[in-house]
Amino acid sequence: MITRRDMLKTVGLAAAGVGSGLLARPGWSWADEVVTLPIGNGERPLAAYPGKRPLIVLTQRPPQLETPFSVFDENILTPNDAFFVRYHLSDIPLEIDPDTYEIKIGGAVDRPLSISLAELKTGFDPVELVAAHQCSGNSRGFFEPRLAGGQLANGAMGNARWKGVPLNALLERAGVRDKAVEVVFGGLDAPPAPKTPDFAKSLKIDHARDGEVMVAYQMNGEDLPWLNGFPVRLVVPGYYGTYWIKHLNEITVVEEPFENFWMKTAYRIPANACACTEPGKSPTATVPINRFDVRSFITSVLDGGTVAADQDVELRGFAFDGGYGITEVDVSSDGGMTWRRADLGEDLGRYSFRGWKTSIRLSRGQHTLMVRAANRIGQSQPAEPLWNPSGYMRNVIEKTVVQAV
Ligand SMILES: Nc1nc2c(c(=O)[nH]1)N[C@H]1C(S)=C(S)[C@@H](COP(=O)(O)O)O[C@H]1N2
Ligand SMILES: [Mo]
Repeated sequence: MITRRDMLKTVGLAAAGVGSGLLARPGWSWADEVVTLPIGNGERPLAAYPGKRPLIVLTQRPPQLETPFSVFDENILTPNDAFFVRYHLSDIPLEIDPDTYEIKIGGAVDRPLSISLAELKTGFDPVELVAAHQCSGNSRGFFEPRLAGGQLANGAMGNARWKGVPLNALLERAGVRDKAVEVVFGGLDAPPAPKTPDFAKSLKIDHARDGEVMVAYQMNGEDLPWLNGFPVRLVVPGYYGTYWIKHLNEITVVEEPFENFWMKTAYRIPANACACTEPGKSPTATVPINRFDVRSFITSVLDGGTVAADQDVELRGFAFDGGYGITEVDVSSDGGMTWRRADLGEDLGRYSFRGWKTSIRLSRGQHTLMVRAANRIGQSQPAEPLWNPSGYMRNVIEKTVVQAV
């Protein structure tokens, strides 16, 4: 018997009113409000998609939504309804039946198999991990000189508690052959035109089997939001979001390096220690983007904001890195001349955002606040922004100009 609840789950996003309608409405008349991001041409509509509170719309088709920065001051875990959304291909899945959903595991394995969603949830030991997620192009809109690509401010990142099954457990069940070099991941979304390359990504075999890469079906204790990959996505702790395949339904073990457009041409960074080039210059050699660099933010006051003068004010924020773990956060209230150590918040694991706080006292007038973090292996943040032609991995020490009044 098909219950009404099943029906709703099956038709998913279409029933929830997104369908092609919301995805293709002209103009901004559908927006709840318009916000201005602190970047050039930063006016953006704010709109609520199914399962989401009003978020900053970068594109409607496919939906690309940025988290308003104020959300990061609410909680060290980013709420599901505020979590950013990024897709490449316009044909995102609008109907998914969780009862018939299957993940196929094939290629260079001894036992090709299909795993249903129910089996994923009950047939394996689940694991949980708090991990930051971030798009490679987060903060691209701040790059100077400007460059092509989604003009994002700092809202294409988030932190969540993921629950699922280690990818390695699925690979073991299928039996990886000795000659395997990589594992390729595909999702339900398909290219709108045959010449658009389908979105798929690969990981090196040892990485895929490290026991941490996860096939996740829950985020912060709930089903994944539709737009964040319902019902299953890959979680690649410490790695940029491009590898975190949503609506994951194909896992293929391969014996040759996988070289589609998304691995060989897109999502590559200069092959040098800073992952940077002289502004305007192309790199001579590139490698696939991989681990997050170190970032830190002030969340309790925004650039251009005000704080009370001549009294102790709590300054808060968070930091994260590619998985070594944040060990130090320093704050400056004089534009970087002097620094002092902030107190770190609860340790939710080395892949998580790490909260920090400190108390400052400012005299009446304008002040430049700065925050910088370092991780366990001594990686920190540059004082001047690094540049690369794709606008990836921005991690300059952030400056927050405030008025003490
Ligand atoms: N199926 C699918 N998975 C995908 C993508 C996509 O276009 N399709 N984009 C990737 C990129 S580049 C990012 S940054 C993250 C965004 O995840 P989110 O939308 O849950 O925030 O999903 C990744 N996984
Ligand atoms: Mo991304």
